[in-house]
Amino acid sequence: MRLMLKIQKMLVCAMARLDDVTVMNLVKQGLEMGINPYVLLEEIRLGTDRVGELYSKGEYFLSDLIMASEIFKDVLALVNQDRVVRAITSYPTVVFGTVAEDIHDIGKNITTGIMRYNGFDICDLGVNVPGEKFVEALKLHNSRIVCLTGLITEAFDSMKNTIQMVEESGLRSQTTVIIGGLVNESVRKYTGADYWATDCTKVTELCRSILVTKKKMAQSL
Ligand code: B12
Repeated sequence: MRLMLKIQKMLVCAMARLDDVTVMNLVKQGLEMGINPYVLLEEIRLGTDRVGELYSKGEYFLSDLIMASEIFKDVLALVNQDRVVRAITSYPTVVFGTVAEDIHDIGKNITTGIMRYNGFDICDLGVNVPGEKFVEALKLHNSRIVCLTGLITEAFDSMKNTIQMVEESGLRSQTTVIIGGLVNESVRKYTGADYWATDCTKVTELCRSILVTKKKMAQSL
C-alpha cells in the first residue's frame, strides 16, 4: 500500500520534471501492481498542472507543453493497450468535442475512452469544433447530451456561443450540456451549461442517470 502511494507521488514529480523515462517506468510498475489506470492518469494530470504553472511563470516554454502532451499520449497508449473497447448499443449517442479556438484534447480523449469503455456510443467531433457542428451532430444522432471540453480562456466564449446555438436550434430543452477541462462553477454560469466537471470518472454515472431519469439540474459533479 505504501509503495503504491509512493509510486503515485513520484509520478506527479516525474511528470512535472518532464522525465518521460521515469513516468513510463512508474506507470508500468503501477499497472503491474494493480493500481487503477485512471488513478495513475490522474496523478499524471496533476503533474501536467505543475507543467502549466511553470509555463505561466515563464520557467517552461511551449516546447515543454508539447513534451507534456507527448508523454501523456504515450501513457494513454500504454494504459489502453490491454483494455478492450466494449461494444456500444444501449444508450443514445453522446456528442463530444473541444470547442472552437481550442485544440487541447488529452482530457477529452481520456473521458471519451472511459465512456466508451462503459458502453456509451460517442460521437467525437475532435478539436476546434464550431458550434454549428455540435448542433448538426445533436440532430444527426438524436442525442440528448453534449459534452464540451475547453482549457483556454477563449474556450469559455466558444462554449457560451455553442450553447446559444443549441438554444436557437430549438434543442436546448431536451439537451443536457456538460462542460469539462479548466472550468468551474463561474464558467458554468457564464456559459449556461447544466453541469461542469474536472473529474472524468464521474461523468459516466451522470450521463447514465440523465439518460435514465431525464433529470436536468445545474450543478458540478
Ligand atoms: C499539454 C498542454 C498543451 C498541449 C495540448 C496537446 C493536446 N493534444 O491536448 C499544446 C502544446 C498543444 C498546448 C497548446 C497551448 N496551450 Co496548453 N497546456 C497544456 C497543459 C500543460 C496540460 C493540459 C492537459 O492535457 N492536461 C491533462 C488532461 C488530462 O487534463 P484536462 O484536459 O483538464 O482533462 C481532465 C478533466 O478536465 C476532464 N475533462 C476534460 N474534458 C472534459 C469534458 C467533460 C464533458 C468532462 C465531464 C470532463 C472532462 O477529464 C480529464 C481527466 O480528469 C495545460 C496546463 C494545465 N494546467 O492544464 C496547458 C494550458 C491549458 N495551455 C495553455 C496555453 C496558454 C496554451 C497555448 C495558448 C500556448 C501558446 N502560446 O500557443 C496553446 C493553445 C492552443 C489552442 N488554440 O488551443 C494555458 C491556458 C491558459 C488560459 N487560461 O488560457 C495552460 C493552462 C498552461 C498555463 N498555465 O498557462 N497546450
